[in-house]
Amino acid sequence: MNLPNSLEAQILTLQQEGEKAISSANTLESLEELRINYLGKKGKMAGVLRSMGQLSAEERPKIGSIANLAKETLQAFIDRQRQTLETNKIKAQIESETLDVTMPGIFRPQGKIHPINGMIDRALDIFIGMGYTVASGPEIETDYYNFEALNTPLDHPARDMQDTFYLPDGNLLRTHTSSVQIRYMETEEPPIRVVAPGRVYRRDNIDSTHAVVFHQLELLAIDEGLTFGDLKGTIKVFLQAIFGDLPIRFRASYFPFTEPSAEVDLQWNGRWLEVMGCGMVHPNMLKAVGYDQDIYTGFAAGFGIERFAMVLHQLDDIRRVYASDLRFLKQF
Ligand code: 2U9
Repeated sequence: MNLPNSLEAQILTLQQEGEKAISSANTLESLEELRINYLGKKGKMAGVLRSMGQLSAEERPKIGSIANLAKETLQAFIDRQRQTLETNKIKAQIESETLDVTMPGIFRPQGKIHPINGMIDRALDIFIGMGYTVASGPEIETDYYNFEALNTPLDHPARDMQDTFYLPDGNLLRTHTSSVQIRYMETEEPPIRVVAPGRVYRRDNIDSTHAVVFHQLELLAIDEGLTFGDLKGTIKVFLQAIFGDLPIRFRASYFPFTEPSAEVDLQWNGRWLEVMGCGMVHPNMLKAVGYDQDIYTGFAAGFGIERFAMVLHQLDDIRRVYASDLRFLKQF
């Protein structure tokens, strides 16, 4: 066997095999494995060169330089492949992390205040300006707070007009926010100036002006020496702030919780339009919460938010404000 020749062949074969493997390495980790495998101290090339000890003194430098050339070539292959893989890695990273500032943004439509809430906000602003506090209470009420405490006992005819939804436990969905004022009076002492906006319920036949769920705002003032004149002045200031300086009139009416009671009409486009109810707080109401009727008097008023919104925005059907139709809502 010709040892130098066979050693030279082994070196060249190993070099070719290594070149091929290195060129097809597709990760930096596998490339490093190949380097250790071929050029490491315990690698394939070192293994082949171990038999160089058997060579003659003349042959050794010749095979030595062939081996060095093979190692340098493999190292050059490794360096080039490493460069390629590193460049590819950076390219992929740039591609995945690039922010395209010319791309159209994510469209977030801007919401608006619903016409009902807008109406409530406007009314509250005016009453807060007159020194009133805003109060709220439960929509599920007891018979006591919705009717009894408001001078409307079980056999009272006014119950017919305020039929509502009853729960199995005997509670009901409130028919007005007046129960909020009763609760407020129970915890506060006069002088009282309070407004209660909120959702109320009635058993009603739905049409363009009636809904089974609607919104009300009621106000209540209790103090020493309040008169019907104070009530008229308060309502006039409020209606003028909302509708402008239009004629208003008070028409005698009836509510169980006020005495005397009145409807308030507004002259709107040449026609008298009923817009509110009001009156002096019935003494039974003061009694129900333990206020001294000889010292205190009070006035109260209430109106339907939807009705105000319909008049102001010239709406033809109350159901539009509950329909969530963007074509309608976008107009406000
Ligand atoms: C207490 C004492 C008195 C509240 C009042 C009205 C008149 C009234 C209706 C108008 C149309 C509601 O939306 S509507 O159906 N309201 O006419 N409300 S006086 O009187 C009270 C409330 C609480 C303790």
